[in-house]
Amino acid sequence: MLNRRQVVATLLRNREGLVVVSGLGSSTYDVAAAGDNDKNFYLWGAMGGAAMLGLGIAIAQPRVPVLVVTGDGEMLMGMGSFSTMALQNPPNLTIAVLDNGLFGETGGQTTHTAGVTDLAKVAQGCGIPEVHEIKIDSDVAAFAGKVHDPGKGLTVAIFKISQDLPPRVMTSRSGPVLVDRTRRALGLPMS
Ligand SMILES: Cc1ncc(C[n+]2csc(CCOP(=O)(O)OP(=O)(O)O)c2C)c(N)n1
Ligand SMILES: [Mg+2]
Repeated sequence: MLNRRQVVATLLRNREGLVVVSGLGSSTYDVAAAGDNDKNFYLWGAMGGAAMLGLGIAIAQPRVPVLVVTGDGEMLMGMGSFSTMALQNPPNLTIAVLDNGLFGETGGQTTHTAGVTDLAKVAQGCGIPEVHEIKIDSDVAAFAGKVHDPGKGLTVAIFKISQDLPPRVMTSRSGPVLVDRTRRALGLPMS
């Protein structure tokens, strides 16, 4: 089983242009723990919306690589997103799902990925052109280089992580602050 903090730190290593959208709760702490950045857009709510937010940014900014880092529970709530992303097929978008089989943030209730649902197969069935299920560190490192290339093609990666929940790392929780700093970092006018 992979360590969630190591997975995210590896994905974000040597980042330059990468915009990162993080799902509510634990994946936001993981992205913050790898280092705060004006191009981090943390979602503190809107459960199920992370992939769609990433899709919108990827379509609006086609030369910018966009990475969504989210949890299995969050992704299950927005499962129809796979179909919409496949239809739009932006080459600069990567979805990384940290799959611990739990709603970790809310006390560790079991999710459907622990029992019956295979998110990699769901993504494939929805038409996502490139889908990976990643279970070992060397595959994380091999995958990490791809997320920075905006021409590499729409990709979904399901990372099988341990059920450990590391200490929370807090960031700004102000929507306007987070939106404005990301827009500024992309050279866009303030909202
Ligand atoms: C619509 C909605 N339902 C429920 C919640 C409560 N909630 C917040 S985080 C979370 C669990 C997230 O689980 P997962 O995405 O798997 O992340 P993990 O903590 O396991 O990494 C839940 C149920 C919410 N914020 N919004
Ligand atoms: Mg989870």
